[in-house]
Amino acid sequence: MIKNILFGIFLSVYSIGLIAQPKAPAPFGPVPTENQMRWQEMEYYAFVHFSLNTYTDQSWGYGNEDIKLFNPNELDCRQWARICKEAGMKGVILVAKHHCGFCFWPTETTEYSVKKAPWKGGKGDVLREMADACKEYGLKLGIYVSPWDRNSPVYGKPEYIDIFRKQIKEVLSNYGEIFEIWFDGANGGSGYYDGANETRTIDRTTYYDWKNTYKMIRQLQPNIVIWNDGGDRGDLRWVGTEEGFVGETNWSLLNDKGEVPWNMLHYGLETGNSWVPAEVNTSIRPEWFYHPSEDTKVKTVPKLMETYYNSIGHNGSLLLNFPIMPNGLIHPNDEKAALGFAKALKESFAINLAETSKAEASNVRGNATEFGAAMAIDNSRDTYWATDDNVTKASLTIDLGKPIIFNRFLVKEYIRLGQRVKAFTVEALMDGNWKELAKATTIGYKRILRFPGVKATKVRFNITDSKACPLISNIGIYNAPVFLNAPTISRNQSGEISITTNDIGPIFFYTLDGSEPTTKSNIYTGPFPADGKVEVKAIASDPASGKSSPAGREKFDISKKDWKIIGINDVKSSAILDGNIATVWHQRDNKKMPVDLVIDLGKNYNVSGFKYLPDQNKWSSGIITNYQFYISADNLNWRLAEEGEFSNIKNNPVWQVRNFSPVNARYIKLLALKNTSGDAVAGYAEVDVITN
Ligand code: FUL
Repeated sequence: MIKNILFGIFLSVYSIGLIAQPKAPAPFGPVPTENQMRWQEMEYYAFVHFSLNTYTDQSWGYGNEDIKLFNPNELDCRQWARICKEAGMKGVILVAKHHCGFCFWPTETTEYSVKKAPWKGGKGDVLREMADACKEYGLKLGIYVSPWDRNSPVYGKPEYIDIFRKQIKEVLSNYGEIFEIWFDGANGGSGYYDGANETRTIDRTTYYDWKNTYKMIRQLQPNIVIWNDGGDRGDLRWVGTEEGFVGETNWSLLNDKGEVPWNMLHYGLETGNSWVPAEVNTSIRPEWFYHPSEDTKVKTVPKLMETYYNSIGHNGSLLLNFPIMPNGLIHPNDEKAALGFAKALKESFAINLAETSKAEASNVRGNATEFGAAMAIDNSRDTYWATDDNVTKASLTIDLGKPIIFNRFLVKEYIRLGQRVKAFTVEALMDGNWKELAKATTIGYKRILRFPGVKATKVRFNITDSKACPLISNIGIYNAPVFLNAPTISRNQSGEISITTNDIGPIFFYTLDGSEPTTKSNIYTGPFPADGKVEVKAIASDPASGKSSPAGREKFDISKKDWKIIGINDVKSSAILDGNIATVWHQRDNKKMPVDLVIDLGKNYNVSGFKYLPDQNKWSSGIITNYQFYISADNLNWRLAEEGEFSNIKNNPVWQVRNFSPVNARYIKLLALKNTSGDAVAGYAEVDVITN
């Protein structure tokens, strides 16, 4: 009898145990495909921009560049691959065809390719060499094929779609596995078009018939992800800027149909019905293609670290571009920056303080070990801490065992089952009191928070809002070294130099003679006069650690003291000459283009070029895309010195620099012929000249 009772108790405990066995959480909302997962885990990979316009110092080729220009004497894809590998990247996306239409592989679709170039006697194939180098260095290969083709005679007509598709087919059939294909959004516009020299407009939503192209792509490369800015929804999305950051709130979701305005590109769409994660594309220099004038403008290690936190640290991937020099190599400055960045990353995330600690959670799904707090600090991407289904607010406390200094908090969701967390905070236990260190919104695949270093014994991660029970795959706590940013140097119209930074607390040292600044150089105590041609170099130095930033540098041309804007009565127009890139002035009264801006330089100079900086808010109107630049000795007789387009100025609103043969002149006129918004507004953050 007793035996039977005991057996009965055993049975019921056993079956309760069975019932209580927690079920794994169900997916919530859209989830990534295997291809998107594989891509997301790559995190960091390279872009390579190289084409005929590398030889003409342009951002976009017009389509009429001479094929004979392509004869790089040192082209070495193995150098590119080695640098990418040493930089910690997982793949390379090669621009196989840019907007000029020149193909880097011996395509059957056009004569405008390496087949007709002097390089390797027309037997060369850059894409093949890149594919081989990627294989050798264990990197994945991606391909950029521009939909817009400024060389093709049939661009804009239905026949072009067959050609374009054939090109895609060639590159996806003959070069092994391709992890990503990239279709840029720049579409239609002016071009050579085999001598037509005209503007061709297309409807980007229908012209390319993406549906059928996608079908073909997926048949040819089942493991690929498609990036497409415009047209049908791809697997990945642009983030609305080429400056290297995505929103702090970043949902990996969009709707599968409909327009995607800037805020959706940048922040994703919380209620989106499709998984479309963010790829942050940016160049290691201001521009995508190589320009010798940018050799000193390569992003510094602190700037690249900033980019890392604002891309990968914001639930995005990072696609970092190397422009290739005319000789076919990556410039040593770019290599140095990329490897320095890799080293800084390694140092920053060398020791995960959470891994050796203990974790406890306010709620654990069915109290089961397999969903316990420990799963969030086990460094495995396959396990996660989960709460019960109805719990959307929960905390996880990490006990560091003793007071430890840290300044970074990293957290990852188990996104295979959807992105869930909407808000969270991080607190630290210091001297017996909890103090909030940071407050944030979404997490996604990876989120990294930065805060000033603190010494604490415990860290508490509070999920304060979540769409469904949160699933936290990993947490990391780090003490990253501080990397000071190169200071910003500016000069106002009266010739006063200011040196500034976003970092807190450093002091500045500077030189005016072109030499590299050290902590023994002039100390900066406030704005100082340095008018006329001068090169200012400055470092920021942290007195506590003794560490210094890379040098910031700025070359200033002639004095602007006596410059006058002619024929404009608005005092606010002084923003054009004030040396402050954040202030802008717009001419709005004109009914139609062209719109001119005339400046009196005060006396005669040998003018050999000009510089234009557009409004840094690229969504405002008045960003000039097509221009003529005139010079005059008397403000009556004008001579055209230069004309052309500011290619890609909307996506990448950097200084536009144009050089020409020197002319003696006192007056300059920048004539705006067209802008990005198709109206008659002309906007200027800064205008400057280059003199001999
Ligand atoms: C842009 C293009 O127009 C640029 O030239 C560059 O290729 C960049 C990656 O995408 O929008």
